[in-house]
Amino acid sequence: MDSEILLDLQEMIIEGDHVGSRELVREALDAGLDPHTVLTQGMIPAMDVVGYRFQTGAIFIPEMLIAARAMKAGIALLQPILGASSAAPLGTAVIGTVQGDVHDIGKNLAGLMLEGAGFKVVDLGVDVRPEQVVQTVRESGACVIGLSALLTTTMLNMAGVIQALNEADLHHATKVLVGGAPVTAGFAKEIGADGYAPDAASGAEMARMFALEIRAKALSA
Ligand code: B1M
Repeated sequence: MDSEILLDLQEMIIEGDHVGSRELVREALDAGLDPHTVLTQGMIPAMDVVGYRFQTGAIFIPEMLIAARAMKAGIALLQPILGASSAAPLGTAVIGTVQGDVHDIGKNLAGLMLEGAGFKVVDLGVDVRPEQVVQTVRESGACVIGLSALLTTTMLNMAGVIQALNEADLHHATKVLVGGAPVTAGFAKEIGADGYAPDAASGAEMARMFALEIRAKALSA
């Protein structure tokens, strides 16, 4: 029964039915399914199918956009649950999808999980330039930056953000986490990021550790 709902939900997202997607997320939650299970087993795999169909020429950009809308409609229902935080504020996290890239579903999920972990999140949106990150970190005193990239071309722009933070002498006070489908731990190391998150939940956990580390250092200084 549970797996049937999750399979139906995948189908709704693949077909781009945003009304059906919302209804099935509601049904899954009413049936007592764990919101993380709904997300990771019912929704994210649907986007992999959509990506595969696009890659093989079975669908085109409009269908990808419609599927993304159905995904977002479902996530909107999960938002109050995933983003709910019982923890004391840990600090500020700045997030954004790097320059040249408009994919925002993974970045939005990362933001939700960071909120759930107790961060105040400043979301710079998509197509974010390095200077925007630098300015926001300066203004907000953020202790964590979460960067997202979905294209093999734009992931290279993550290095530009780190370079800009180094030049502004801000990297010592803030940790940079990178994520997104083409990003790897090796790539993160290569560009001087402080961490790589394969998914939004582990990103939030890593960010929490970083924030506590920074707080402990400040207390002992
Ligand atoms: Co695009 N697209 N797309 N697309 N798109 C991909 C990424 C692609 C793999 C599809 C494919 O060919 N199989 C391919 C990239 C190929 C490559 O570079 N190797 C691709 C392409 C080619 C393109 C265009 C170039 C197509 C064109 O115009 N010819 C174009 C580029 C536009 C641009 O950005 N300049 C384009 C456009 C689009 C749409 C606008 C139509 C739409 C995006 C809508 C939106 O986001 N609002 C779209 C979509 C929907 C996809 C796919 C199908 C789905 C992406 C997604 O949302 N995945 C995608 C195929 C795929 O990924 N399987 C594809 C679900 C999401 C939850 O996963 O973002 O990886 P993800 O996030 C994960 C983790 O990576 C991690 O957490 C999440 C899970 O918990 N994570 C973080 C991500 N960011 C993090 C940050 C953190 C922590 C964790 O910080 C702390």
